[in-house]
Amino acid sequence: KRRLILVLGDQLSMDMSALREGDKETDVVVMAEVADEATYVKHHPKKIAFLFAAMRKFAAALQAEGWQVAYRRLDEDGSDSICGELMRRAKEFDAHEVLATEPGEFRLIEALENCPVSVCMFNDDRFLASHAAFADWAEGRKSLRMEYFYREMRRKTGLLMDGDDPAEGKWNFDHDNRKPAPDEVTHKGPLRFDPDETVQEVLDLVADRFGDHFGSLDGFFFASTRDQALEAMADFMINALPKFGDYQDAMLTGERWLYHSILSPYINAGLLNPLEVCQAAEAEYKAGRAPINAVEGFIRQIIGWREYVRGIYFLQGPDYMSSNMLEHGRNLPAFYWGAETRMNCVACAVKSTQDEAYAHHIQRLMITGNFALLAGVDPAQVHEWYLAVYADAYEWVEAPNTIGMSQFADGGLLGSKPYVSSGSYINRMSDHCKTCHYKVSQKTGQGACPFNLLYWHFLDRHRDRFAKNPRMGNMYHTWDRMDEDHRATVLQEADSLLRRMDQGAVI
Ligand code: FAD
Ligand code: DLZ
Ligand code: SF4
Repeated sequence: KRRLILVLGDQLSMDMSALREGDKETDVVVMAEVADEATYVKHHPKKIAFLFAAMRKFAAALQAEGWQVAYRRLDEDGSDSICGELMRRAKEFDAHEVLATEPGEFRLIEALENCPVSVCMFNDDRFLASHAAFADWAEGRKSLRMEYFYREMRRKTGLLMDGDDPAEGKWNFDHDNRKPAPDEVTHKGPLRFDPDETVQEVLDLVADRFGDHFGSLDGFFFASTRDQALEAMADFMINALPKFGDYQDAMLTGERWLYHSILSPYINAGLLNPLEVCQAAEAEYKAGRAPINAVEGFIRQIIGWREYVRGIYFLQGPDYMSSNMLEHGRNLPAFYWGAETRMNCVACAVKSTQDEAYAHHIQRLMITGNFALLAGVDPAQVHEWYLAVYADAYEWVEAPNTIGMSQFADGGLLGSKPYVSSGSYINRMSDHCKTCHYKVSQKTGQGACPFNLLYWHFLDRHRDRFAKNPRMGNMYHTWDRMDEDHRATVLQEADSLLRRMDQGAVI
């Protein structure tokens, strides 16, 4: 009996569980470019173009492997939704069952469960930890510290292990990392791929259909096949990995990539397998070409953070996305969507986002995330922004990073204290303040850095929640020791800044 096999845009791996369950002789693979997936948030045009191009080429690769593929291009007749496409194809091929690998988002899981054709879902075993394994690990723990989960993943994979012990005697080499921005960046950024005919066709289609979405299509360079993604990975391993650890948290005006890998779009879409990426990094360490602090830090992001946030997403369930523990309700300022701001650090992070559908982790966490948290922006709006604007964004990974790690809206499931900072942290880790309209050293008055004002405003308005936090006591101590008039001025100026921002003034 003929069945359909669903392959979604972020399931572009030959060994997806649903494909393994299928039969090349009788079953039909269904892939579809659909308006609903491209617009449930207004995704960055580069993200849509990347996925459509990679989907088209993956469909061809499946055919070359002997699969029958029913592919729907957006400009062909068809349905707007994945379920609609499945129903259409079920009728066309007289199929009564769909095999699917579980999607990475509750919205789509629910849509498949409610679809009139019967859908049989299999685990997505591209991940190291199944939902059940993560739930087992979390069971009965007072706090879900990533570090302990990560150690289990090291043991499980054998990555950087020396028998039962971690390589070089330590699990975590972060104290060697986090150096401020270097004077010169020797890496020229990720490997770029000129658009071929397929990519150009997709770029034209996306420009035509989604030209109103935030973000530019200019200079599109993403890999769109597994072979290209492997080339990009190899290039990173040689040219950037050795310095990845040192400058992981640095920021430089005009240097968008630093020593980051820009592999997340490829890993998340299925072009690269996370374990193979880690093994490639480990090989660089074993060959003596990359130091332990770089390789351990890199591997931790993937088998640690990446697996851990997915575990949190599925453990918490769909209500997680409406968490708002700090009761923040401000609208997301227009400068997140490219309107003018005089804050150089924010302008740089947003411009990179707009141009490339990319900003590196510390820009996401300590610039745009930090500002939204300090300003008290509604976490649901912050979540929607992060889900829309990055080429690597899918809810399973984006939501715990945004709602949890960045906005503390879940009350601290992922971290024991909120990631907030004044301008001095940004000044230490970047060169942004040197050319900023604001003065980072100035605490109040004309030209005072907004991060300085809002930092104390945040602490002051959340005193009840955070003053007793052992990791934050020092900050309250510093605040309390300040002159009373000064404190009143800070709060008043922060209020005025927020009011002006809400009214649409350029800040
Ligand atoms: P590198 O710095 O080179 O890191 C290597 C790899 O580690 C990445 O490719 C990625 O696969 C993994 N990784 C690193 N940090 C994380 C993390 N915190 N969570 C999960 N994986 C991680 N990452 C996404 O993949 N999709 C998202 O939608 C996403 N949204 C984020 C939202 C916020 C508010 C924050 C603070 C972080 C978010 N991240 C997200 C995590 C991280 O910023 C990106 O994974 C990283 O910037 C991707 O760029 P890269 O490939 O150059 O990473
Ligand atoms: C993100 C995305 C986009 C923009 N378009 C499609 C699409 O047209 N067809 C498709 O199958 N998948 C697409 N995706 C990826 C899905 O949104 C993704 O599978 C879910 O969000 C679950 O992670
Ligand atoms: Fe950002 Fe303040 Fe520095 Fe300007 S002075 S770049 S706003 S931290």
